[in-house]
Amino acid sequence: MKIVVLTGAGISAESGLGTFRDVDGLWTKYDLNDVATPEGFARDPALVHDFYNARRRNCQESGPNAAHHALARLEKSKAHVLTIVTQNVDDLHERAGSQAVIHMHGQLMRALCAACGARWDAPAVMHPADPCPTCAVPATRPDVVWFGEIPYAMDEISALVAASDLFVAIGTSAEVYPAAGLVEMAQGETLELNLKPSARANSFGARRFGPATEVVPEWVGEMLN
Ligand code: BV8
Repeated sequence: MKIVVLTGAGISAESGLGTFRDVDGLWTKYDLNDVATPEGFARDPALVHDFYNARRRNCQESGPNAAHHALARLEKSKAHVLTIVTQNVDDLHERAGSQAVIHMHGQLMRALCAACGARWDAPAVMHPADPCPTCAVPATRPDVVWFGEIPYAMDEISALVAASDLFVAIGTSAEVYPAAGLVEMAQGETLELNLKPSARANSFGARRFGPATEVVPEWVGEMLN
């Protein structure tokens, strides 16, 4: 089967990376308008770099959990054709061994030059005055998609979801579009694996609730048998 798995912050929660909308989530500590919009970056680039420097450090100090490893196992088994579309900017899927991963909201470990569009591996700590390694203009930013910006690879993602036999959403509140709307494009079966029903739970043919480190390995085990 062709399977597309959409992951959100919930799959990385048990790795110690904050989610956004849970109790003590990131958006309860920071105003997303200050740290996850182009306007916020223009207003106070140092605050935005501090926000992403802290998340980059947290990500480097954490590691993939049983849910990430289960998805890597499913891909490696070649029992099905699996593509992971992730809203997450962490690199935990890759560190678990997954290869077919599309980061629709960019990557914490990548940097982007707002002046010339160059991309490179982000240093651990970024500062507003850092010159772009290509054009030398101090216009460097994390290579992540902020609110009001267009997510990456949407054409490829839409085609993959439309052609999938099974679309699975894991650990996402389905509050952010266009990611939350992908389930509408699925022509095959749909399954939600989450701690609790998401905003789009009723759009899925099946739903299972529990921590990702329990429900994802259980589901992968069924797909491999
Ligand atoms: C777009 C990257 C146009 C950075 C993120 C006004 C102006 C402009 C746009 C808009 C507007 N009004 C609305 C919009 C659209 C906007 C939007 O949806 N806003 C929301 C707030 C209403 N979207 C955009 O702006 C997008 N761009 O629309 O461009 C366009 C689109 C298509 C084509 C052409 C043009 C861009 C959105 C991307 C923003 N960037 N992240 C960063 O990470 O800092 S968003 C960020 O939050 C994540 O990437 C993710 O996508 C999003 C949602 O987070 P989740 O992953 O779902 O996490 P959350 O905390 O919400 O939920 C966690 C879930 O896990 C919960 O359900 C919980 O129960 C569960 N969970 C917790 N623990 C566990 C668990 N599950 C399992 N196990 C556990 N242990």
